[in-house]
Amino acid sequence: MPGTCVIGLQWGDEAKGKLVDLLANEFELVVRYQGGANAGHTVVAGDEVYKLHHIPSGILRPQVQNLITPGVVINPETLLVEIDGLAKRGVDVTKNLRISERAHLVMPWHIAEDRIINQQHIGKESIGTTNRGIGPCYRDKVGRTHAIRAIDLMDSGRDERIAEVANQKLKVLQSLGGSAEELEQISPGRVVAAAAGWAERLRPMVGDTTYPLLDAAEAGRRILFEGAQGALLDIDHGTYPFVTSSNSSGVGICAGAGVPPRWIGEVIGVCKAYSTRVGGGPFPTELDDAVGEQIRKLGNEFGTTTGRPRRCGWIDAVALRYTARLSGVTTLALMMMDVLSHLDEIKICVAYELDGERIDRFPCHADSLRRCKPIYESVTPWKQPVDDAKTVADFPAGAMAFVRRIEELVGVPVGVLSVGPDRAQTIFVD
Ligand code: 2SA
Ligand code: MG
Repeated sequence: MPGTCVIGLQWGDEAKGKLVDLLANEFELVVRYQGGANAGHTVVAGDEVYKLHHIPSGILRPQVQNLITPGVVINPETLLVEIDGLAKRGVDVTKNLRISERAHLVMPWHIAEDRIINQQHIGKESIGTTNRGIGPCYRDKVGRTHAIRAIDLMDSGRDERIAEVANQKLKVLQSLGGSAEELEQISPGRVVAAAAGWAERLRPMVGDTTYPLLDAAEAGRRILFEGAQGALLDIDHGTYPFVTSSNSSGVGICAGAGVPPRWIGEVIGVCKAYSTRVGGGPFPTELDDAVGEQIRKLGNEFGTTTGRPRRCGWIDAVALRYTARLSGVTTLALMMMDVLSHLDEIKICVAYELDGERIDRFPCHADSLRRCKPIYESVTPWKQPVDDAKTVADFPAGAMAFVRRIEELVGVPVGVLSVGPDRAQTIFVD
């Protein structure tokens, strides 16, 4: 089967980038298929650390073809900064990066709308978006009338089209109370000029990705699909409305990439040995105490994209079983195991209590999830470092007991254990 996927099973930041980077050598194509600059994937090569937002993690390997497919929303400005950053360090992306002409563009008005919407609350809580214009861009994509796609940049009617949309968006933003600076940034003249610059620079990379991807799959070439965010942020299946605006669980691969299910074989579900979440929304196992603080420090749980401190809590097997099944996970990658080595107590959430009843299903309504009280099982803390472990034989018995219990609860074998940020700190379990 040509296709392997890496999917986050929690609320993002599961260290998918590390895994994709480790695996990229074995693949001929690496595909980003949803999300946009709300992703921040960290790739380490030698002493160099690269932060990628749109560009697939295979970009550092010249033999790998990297595709940004129709389901991604692209901020051209940010993408060009990313491309220039790589070029400065000797990575020329023009040869092995291809951007779908079908992909939608995050325009300056989307960023302004996102900022304004982000200040609004759903009940007591705001979504706490990354302010990258993701929601407004996907909304315009689905709405159809105000969308701009990569192909529109290359079209002879570009300037007219952009000026028309900009004029309408000006009115919208005025009525929403956009700042003078925001209104200036979306003035038609300014955006039309910027778009001409984007078009010129991106033209060599923009084209069809669907036929090349189908050709590759049908020829049995090895393809890695790189998910962004996590399955609990999936627009249809996550903790709605506290989610992102794309299908970030495994079910989003086919639509976003343009590939039928028959070409997808292995699905690697990535999760941390605990849970984190940034932004608003229910989080049953959240630890609002010293242990949560300890996990945040030990795991350096601050956002790559926005630098926000992440909310931390115990691992949630109810949520993981749901997202692993939904995403068709065949192997689990359990990350940040080293963090648990330092803790005096370790818990796994095995079920919830909702209104006096024990449930083992993930509820649909955010308010129900908010009322869920986690039912925990305690694991004996092992209090021994695992950072230098090379095989499972080097793992303390307590740590292995934790791993086996997670496998049992989630219903998927653990194939990868990560014990630190370095590539070498990864154990492949047979
Ligand atoms: P948005 O900006 O509309 O997508 O925000 C909606 C909610 O989704 C959350 N969100 C994220 N949470 C964690 N990590 C994110 N990105 C990772 C990063 C990358 C990854 O490291 O930055 O894991 O692929 C991410 N993106 C969106 C956000 O906090 C809101 O709750
Ligand atoms: Mg991240």
